[in-house]
Amino acid sequence: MIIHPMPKFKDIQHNLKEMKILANIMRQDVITMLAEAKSGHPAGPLGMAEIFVVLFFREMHHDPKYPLDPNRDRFVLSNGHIAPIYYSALARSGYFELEKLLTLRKLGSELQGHPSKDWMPYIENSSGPLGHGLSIACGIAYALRYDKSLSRVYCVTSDGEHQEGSTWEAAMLANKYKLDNLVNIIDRNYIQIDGKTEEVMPLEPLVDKYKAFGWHTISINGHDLEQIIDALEEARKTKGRPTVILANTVPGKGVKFMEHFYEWHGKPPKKEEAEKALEELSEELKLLQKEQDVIIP
Ligand SMILES: Cc1ncc(C[n+]2csc(CCOP(=O)(O)OP(=O)(O)O)c2C)c(N)n1
Repeated sequence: MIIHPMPKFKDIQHNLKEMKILANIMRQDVITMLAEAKSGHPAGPLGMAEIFVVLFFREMHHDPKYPLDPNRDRFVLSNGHIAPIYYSALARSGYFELEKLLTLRKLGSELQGHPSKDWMPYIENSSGPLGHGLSIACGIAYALRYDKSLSRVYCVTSDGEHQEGSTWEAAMLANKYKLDNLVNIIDRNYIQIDGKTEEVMPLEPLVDKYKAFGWHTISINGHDLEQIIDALEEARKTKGRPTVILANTVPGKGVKFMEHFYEWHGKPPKKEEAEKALEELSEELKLLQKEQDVIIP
């Protein structure tokens, strides 16, 4: 299987059509990586493509040539099993060569099944055990503020992690210290490993819970690039409290036979399934390439 070369984008930071094209290509990366690895999680990564595009190609200040720049924004992935979309965003931003994506989950590969700082010293945290990321992000945000840094902290969490008390302890602390340099983006896809969240352990009303914890709350369609961009801007302008962006996403987005099925939480596509998924995404890519450019400020 092959990885798409990186298209020569004119100005991806401001061009919605280019962002959509990249989200599609990153979805194709996810399928290809999992099919090669014969293991891994498709649903979460496919659902988060647009959010990773906006974070890594528009919102966050980061430089793969100087990954530990003290002035960088910090990205904390809490739900480490969505690593494939993270690795795709890192590779396509220039942190490592695209070919390396094909080594996901292979013995000795930097691209472990879940992100590991031992293998990738330039990422902020290791993850895999769920429910830790928001606490780590709070600690980083607190320290940055102590240092009078202007850097911001972007934490991605899953809805399943909100069934863990540790996530709520962090939410409480972020409010106490008024961590307005912190934004928590929740992948609200309503599924987890063995069922629908509302059947396994109901989370609703999730937004009201965050409101009660003192956070500024924003709900969006997590596939609408303009809504993602606007929400992140609103978070930047919010002072005196942390912001949570509840991103409603479709698990498995872009591959019809995976969409909304929790069974695709952690099951890789077989060869024929991967071919079918890539065919569907390639068709979408052709249509996207015909779309007009939409330039935003
Ligand atoms: C502390 C901990 N408990 C259990 C697991 C096993 N596990 C891995 S993913 C997962 C489901 C979590 O739900 P969510 O993150 O919402 O899944 P997704 O939306 O990506 O399908 C579980 C229970 C884990 N990684 N860490």
